[in-house]
Amino acid sequence: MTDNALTIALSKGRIFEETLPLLAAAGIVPTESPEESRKLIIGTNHDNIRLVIVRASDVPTYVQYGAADFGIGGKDVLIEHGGDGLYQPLDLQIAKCRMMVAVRKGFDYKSVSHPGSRLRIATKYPNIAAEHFSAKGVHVDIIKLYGSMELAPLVGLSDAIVDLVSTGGTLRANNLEAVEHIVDISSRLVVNKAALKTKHTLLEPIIQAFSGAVNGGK
Ligand code: PRT
Ligand code: MG
Repeated sequence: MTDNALTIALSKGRIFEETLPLLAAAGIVPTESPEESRKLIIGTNHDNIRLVIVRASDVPTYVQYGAADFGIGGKDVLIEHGGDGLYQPLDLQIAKCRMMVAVRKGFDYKSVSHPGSRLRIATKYPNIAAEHFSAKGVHVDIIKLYGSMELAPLVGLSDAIVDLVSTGGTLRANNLEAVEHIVDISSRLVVNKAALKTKHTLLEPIIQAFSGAVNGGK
């Protein structure tokens, strides 16, 4: 799109829901809901602003390459991606959760997670997991999964998982317990570095409006 237009990358589900009020604060209203429509490109009340609906873990990639000018991504996804080509000017305080280590209830995690020991970890977040255990001096074999991490310790695929926990309901339902906190997670505004310069006049008021909405909501 031209320098007069903006493309925003968002994922469906919790991030989209919690982003709607922020967009509204910037005067941006989508013309339809991605939950109801199967469209991947959604218009807004502004002719020059559109949304692209992507997988949560793909948001940084679309923004990094300039296919979207900005987007909203979980800190989990952003740490894992590495952040190349991205400005992350604002913590939006939405989609909050915690990155945790979890094991089967009753599993003696303490006695197998000391420096020098070796653990098998299943996770969607291999970089975050590797860094966490490396800092503790624990050796890990990381098994990359794409979802349903909670199953892995139950069927002997791994000793532990590294995953996001919000209410704790999923862990409880699967007889797992959190044993270590890695990092608090929320979603951030991510802006393409080149777009921040070339589309500054379009982006600035939106960033200001988001910032006002976040601080006003406190
Ligand atoms: O679902 P899909 O595979 O399409 O992609 P996704 O899981 O990457 O996207 P989505 O929309 O589920 O999550 C988008 C972002 O929301 C994540 O990148 C996080 O930053 C944030 N977020 C906040 C969460 C959660 N809370 C959360 N609870 N993402 C996932 N979960 C999952 C968690 O992985 C676990 O399976 O919910 C389950 C635990 O929830 P509780 O409430 O039972 O503890
Ligand atoms: Mg999900």
